[in-house]
Amino acid sequence: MSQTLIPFRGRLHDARTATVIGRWLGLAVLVCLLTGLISHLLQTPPGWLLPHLPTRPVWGYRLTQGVHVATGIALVPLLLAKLWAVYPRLFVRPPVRSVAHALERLSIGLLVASALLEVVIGLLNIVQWYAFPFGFKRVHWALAWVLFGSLLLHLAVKAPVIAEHWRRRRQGPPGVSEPDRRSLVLGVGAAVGTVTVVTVGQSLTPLKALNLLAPRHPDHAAQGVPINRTAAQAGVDAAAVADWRLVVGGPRGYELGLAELGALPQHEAELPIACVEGWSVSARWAGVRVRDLLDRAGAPPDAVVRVVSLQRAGQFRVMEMGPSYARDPLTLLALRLGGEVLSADHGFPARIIAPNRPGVWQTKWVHRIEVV
Ligand code: HEM
Ligand SMILES: Nc1nc2c(c(=O)[nH]1)N[C@H]1C(S)=C(S)[C@@H](COP(=O)(O)O)O[C@H]1N2
Ligand SMILES: [Mo]
Repeated sequence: MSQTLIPFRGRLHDARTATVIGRWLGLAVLVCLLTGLISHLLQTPPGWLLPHLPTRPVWGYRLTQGVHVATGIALVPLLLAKLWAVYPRLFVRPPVRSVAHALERLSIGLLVASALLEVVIGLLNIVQWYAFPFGFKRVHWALAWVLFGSLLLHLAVKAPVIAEHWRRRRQGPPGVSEPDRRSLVLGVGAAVGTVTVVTVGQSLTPLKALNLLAPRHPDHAAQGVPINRTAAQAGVDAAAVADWRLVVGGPRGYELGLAELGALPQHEAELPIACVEGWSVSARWAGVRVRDLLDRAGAPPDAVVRVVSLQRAGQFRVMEMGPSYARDPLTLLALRLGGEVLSADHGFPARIIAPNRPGVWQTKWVHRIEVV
């Protein structure tokens, strides 16, 4: 085989190790990209998709975003191991052999930079440390495509090395002793397993007892559900809550006080809050079906609905939902959680709970429901 395929000196800094770790890394990036895409579409769908967003399975977003963040966390040891395996290549001499070689190095620079940035800002975001001076979502979204593009380029450039890996695997003796590589791979696997087990309980609730490192814990909760932002943090004032009346817009718009709302037919739903930041829990909600409120106002069945919170400012003050959610029998204007009246921090007097929706759109302290 040609010398250029194993240009490193030193144990395990070889192409074969890089390939073995690389395929796990590639798989993790792909899973992150696909689940991230789902998150993007459920949260900010293009207009044509809005009416068709699926409301089943009710735990769909809980699963995909839980997997996104768990896989994102697993990327940390995988990325470190990959960088460790290939770092001697940073120092190859001469640094640039040809235009093609320069371009290859440039594409790897882009790949490494976008992967590191994507993972670092993702981790900062889930611990709610918004330390970066830009909007997380837009940058995370753009970097995802830079990362994907440079990964495809990298795989194309490395196709001969990857093919060589599989050829050698079938025949010739390995370049380093296999037990060495097996130890490394086992070590990386153990690291991935460990970071996963100590964080995944934030969404996989049967493992919540092992959740030592994730920022949210299903048991650190009021009424069985963690609180994303308290009423005080959201600037919901007590006077507005005391004077509260629900305003429903539409051809036959109306207003209702809390007692009148409580006298309408009540329904129950077992639905999760699945925060975009990765934690989730399921809970039992009760309240009035949004579709009943809309029918009473004479809203057309295909109406897009806007929900406005008592909260005076902030990203989540206003939410829109298409007819697939608004008409779903499980979509409630919830008044109760786990058999009790909603606590102030969970959105008293009333909040939205809908199936298969990112937590950010489960609007709390609902004040108005309008037809767009
Ligand atoms: C290969 C790495 C990754 C890719 C390709 C990726 C991709 C994406 C994409 C496309 C979105 C949707 C963004 C949007 O709605 O516009 C997203 C959302 C998100 N990702 Fe990642 N991601 C990666 C790694 C991570 C990591 C390591 C974490 C944290 C551990 C993370 C946390 C998040 C969070 C919290 C959101 C939701 C953001 C929001 O809606 O506010 N991601 N990701
Ligand atoms: N009005 C309003 N509703 C809101 C929010 C908010 O900041 N303001 N946060 C959202 C987010 S990000 C999540 S994850 C859920 C969490 O609901 P909980 O705090 O009752 O668990 O509420 C959502 N509803
Ligand atoms: Mo959230």
